[in-house]
Amino acid sequence: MLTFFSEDSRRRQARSELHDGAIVAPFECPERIDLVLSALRKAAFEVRAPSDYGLAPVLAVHDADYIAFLENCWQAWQAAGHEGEAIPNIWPARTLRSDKIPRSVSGQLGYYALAAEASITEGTFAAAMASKDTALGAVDYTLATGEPSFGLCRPPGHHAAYDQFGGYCFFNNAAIAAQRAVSAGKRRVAVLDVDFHHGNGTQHIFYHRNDVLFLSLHGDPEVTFPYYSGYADEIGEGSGEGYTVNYPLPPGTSVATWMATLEQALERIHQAECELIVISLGVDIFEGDPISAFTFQHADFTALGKRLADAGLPCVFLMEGGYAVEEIGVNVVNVLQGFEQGRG
Ligand code: SS9
Ligand code: ZN
Repeated sequence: MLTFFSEDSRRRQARSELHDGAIVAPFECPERIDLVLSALRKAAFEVRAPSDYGLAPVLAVHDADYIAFLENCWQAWQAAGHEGEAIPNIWPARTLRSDKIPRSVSGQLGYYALAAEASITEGTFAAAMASKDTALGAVDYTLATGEPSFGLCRPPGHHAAYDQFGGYCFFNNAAIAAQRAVSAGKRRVAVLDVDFHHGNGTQHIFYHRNDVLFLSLHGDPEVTFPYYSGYADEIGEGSGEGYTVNYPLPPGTSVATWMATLEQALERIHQAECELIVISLGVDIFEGDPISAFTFQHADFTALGKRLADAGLPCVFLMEGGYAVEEIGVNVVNVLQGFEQGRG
């Protein structure tokens, strides 16, 4: 399987994450990339650099003012005299106005944020650009050849909504790739999100559409980030009704139950006659993940890859979460190798 990666993904070098009442080193760190890359190379996967696709494919799924904010935020934050990284600390919460976009960068940060983990830093926009190029390189390759691909996207994307960042995500790489496939003529594309956390951003972007079927298996939002999205009764709206499918699962869910739930998702993908699957591949479903609560072992990732190959559709794997850094490489490679074994 051909894989894609852009070195500029390293340009996000955040120092701060608000976690457990303290500022800690971010879980979403550049070392994640190194370990996936070295596992890919060890397993003899070719890693290709994507071309520069510019902003047009980003603006196809995101708000232009939001993207301009991301591009200018660091400079504005510095110009305002702040010392540390740009982290929101107030939002247009339920009792405040959400129809005003403040002129102050501090106010804008809250307006465009849905969570406070993901600080904005000097290289964040450049890394987000690299990450979507990686996704686009992968999807273009699969569209051209019908062969599977993997995009080592960093930062991840599935929490990024039409005009909001959070949960370490800025541009929604999976949505950008799915839109690319639809624009290239695919009549319906599935985005299958297997990350431990609900892909609220992808859901939000396609909520009213039926040309992209969004399905997500994730920790129950009653007890899991992002808390305010991912319930089973979120099924899409208008012509999108029935084209969002959520499978919230309790912390500690067994792999057997998870895999049985995957069967339901794959059944829905076939029923909806999807022509391509974009897999939001979060390996934070690993038992040892420090911020998640599913129970995958290394070998279970191989089985997951095999099962996805059995679905018989062109697949584009895009990296999302995975914070057990030492094990992230083996878990990702196991999915990809399982997929290749499954294709026979
Ligand atoms: C840890 C709590 C969870 C956000 C997790 C985002 C995962 C992206 N500080 N915070 S895949
Ligand atoms: Zn996650």
